[in-house]
Amino acid sequence: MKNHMLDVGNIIKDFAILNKRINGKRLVYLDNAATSLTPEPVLEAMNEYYRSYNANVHRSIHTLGEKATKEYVEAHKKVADFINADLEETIFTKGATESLNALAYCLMKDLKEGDEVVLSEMEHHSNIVPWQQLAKNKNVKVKYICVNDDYELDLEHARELINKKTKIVSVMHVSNVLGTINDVKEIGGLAKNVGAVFIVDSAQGAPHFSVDVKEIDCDFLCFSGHKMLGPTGIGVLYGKKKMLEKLNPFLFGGEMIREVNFEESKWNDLPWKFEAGTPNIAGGIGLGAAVDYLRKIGMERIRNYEEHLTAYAFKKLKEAGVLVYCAKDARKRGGVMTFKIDGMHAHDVAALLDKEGVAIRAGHMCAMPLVNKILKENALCRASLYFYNTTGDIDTLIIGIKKAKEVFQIA
Ligand code: C6P
Repeated sequence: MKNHMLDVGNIIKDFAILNKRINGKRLVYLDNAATSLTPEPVLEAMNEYYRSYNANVHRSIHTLGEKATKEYVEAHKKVADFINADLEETIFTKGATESLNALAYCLMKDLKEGDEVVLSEMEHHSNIVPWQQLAKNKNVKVKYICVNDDYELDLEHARELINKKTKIVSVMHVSNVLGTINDVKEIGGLAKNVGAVFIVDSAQGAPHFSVDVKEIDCDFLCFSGHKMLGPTGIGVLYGKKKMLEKLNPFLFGGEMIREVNFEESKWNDLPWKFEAGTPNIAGGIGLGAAVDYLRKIGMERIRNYEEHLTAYAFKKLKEAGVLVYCAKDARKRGGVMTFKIDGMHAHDVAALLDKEGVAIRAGHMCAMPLVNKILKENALCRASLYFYNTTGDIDTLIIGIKKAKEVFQIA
């Protein structure tokens, strides 16, 4: 029997925002795939930086500068450890979007006409648009692994698509629409067989379960701090050391250099070679504190609890007659429930739920090709969970859905 018990009653006390009343109702925050809430220890770590040791990093030879540098480097170590990487392999960026753009930009020079990049039909715009730009620049083809009828990636199709022409394979770990947890190891194996670079967008994975880059054996992995209790404007680009050593930086300026003269420059050691300019110091320290918070609870316990909560949510949504787009196999599902209510626009559902204090997302979820072309919908509703949600939150969601249906006189 899995231990899915978390002391959520106590955890909730760390999230002051959950005491807020929205339209006179208790806030039920079910928009965690968009961004997670931020607990007090993370806020405190960032405040502490500004209050007690506000200084630039890697340059100032004074007490505050040394303390700031120590904490900023320590944050990198915590994040590296969190994904079983080394410090040298862990670059801080603005977020998953910047990490993926940086990769498309840096890898572009190695591609030539006729090469192929393989993505999947369920990708977020952040893992489509940068590759489309690269394709235009280099006359390269972008191909997409199909989503099958079970809302999973069609691995047979992946086997057909990934061939000697494939130079890059970039897929999401967990779908932000379908909640499907993809078999990235399997897809990575296909990429490796043909010598292609393998990239994982773990924006919806790393916050929710233990991610081990060595186990996945990916070349690069990207995620955002703000979806895992950290602040906005900070994220991660992991790269295997041997890959990062080969790559040219994507930003040039202070801190990423070892030596500059009027003719040319030499790059700094990893990971600083990829962190030009004054970084988001407070954000990095906040992300380190977020990792501490998650590890204190334990990623396995978080996953077990979310699995239990997701199963409860699916049962309740089904009982309420709500159509959910999700992987058929419950073990392959993260805590993302994208649904539609026939006869109601998704924006109306979200607005009526907001009146009940329930925050969900409605629209195309930044995955227009999937939502419009594959699911053939203009807009959908999405409730997404994190470990501070409860079965009570799901019950409130269901009551809200029933009330919304009454407003629109839907049986
Ligand atoms: N998805 C959602 O509501 P940024 O914006 O850089 O932090 O993350 C981009 C991103 C990349 N990949 C996946 C799988 C994502 O889900 C996201 C962000 C949010 O679904 C905001 S659009």
